[in-house]
Amino acid sequence: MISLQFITHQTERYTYLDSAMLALEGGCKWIQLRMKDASDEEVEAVARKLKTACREHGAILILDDRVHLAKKLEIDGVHLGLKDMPIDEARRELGEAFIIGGTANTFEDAERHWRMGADYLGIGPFRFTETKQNLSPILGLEGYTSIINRMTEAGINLPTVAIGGVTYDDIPALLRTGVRGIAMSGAILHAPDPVAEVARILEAPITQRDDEANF
Ligand code: TZP
Ligand code: MG
Repeated sequence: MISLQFITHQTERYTYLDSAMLALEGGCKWIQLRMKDASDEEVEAVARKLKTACREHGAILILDDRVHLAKKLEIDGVHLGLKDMPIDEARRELGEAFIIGGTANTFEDAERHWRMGADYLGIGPFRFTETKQNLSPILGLEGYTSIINRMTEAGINLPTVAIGGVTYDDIPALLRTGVRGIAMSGAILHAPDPVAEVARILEAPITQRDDEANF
């Protein structure tokens, strides 16, 4: 099964919580609660409900940024962007039991996060996306190949997910670069049937690179 992190988003049809519930219904086992412009109070209200739902579905819940809220609510982990708290500081705050992921746009980002003790990396953006403002430079397939190869050369063994404008059809080529999984939002929420789309993605053929890029 494909390793899929669903990133919550709000659309004309769905609230943040709805979006996560659709992903869970489709079988996704890894949700990132991302409510970029919301207040901590708004995030907390959604996070409390989603924590229960994730437990019921056997899914992991991580929070975008907001380390202190993740700690207070005893959520499984956090995802830290390039402008968020450094990974080592979050680790001191949260301890070893929390999952800490970091965003990487370059090999240098990946190396820094690894050195600071990240548990996984979200590498992107793959292509332009309207889901996130202030995007870093687009990586394309070449960008992934280059970052993953340099990670392998440097002995950096961390799970990676590709993020940013990823669609179902991109999955085989992305996995062939050596990236281990994918993070998606818009392509799922804009599908006619998001629950079915999640199920389809999870069952997509695994075309993982079969060499030293996969430790
Ligand atoms: N970080 C980089 S791209 C992105 C985030 C949170 C948005 C991913 O959503 P989509 O809709 O799959 O492009
Ligand atoms: Mg962030």
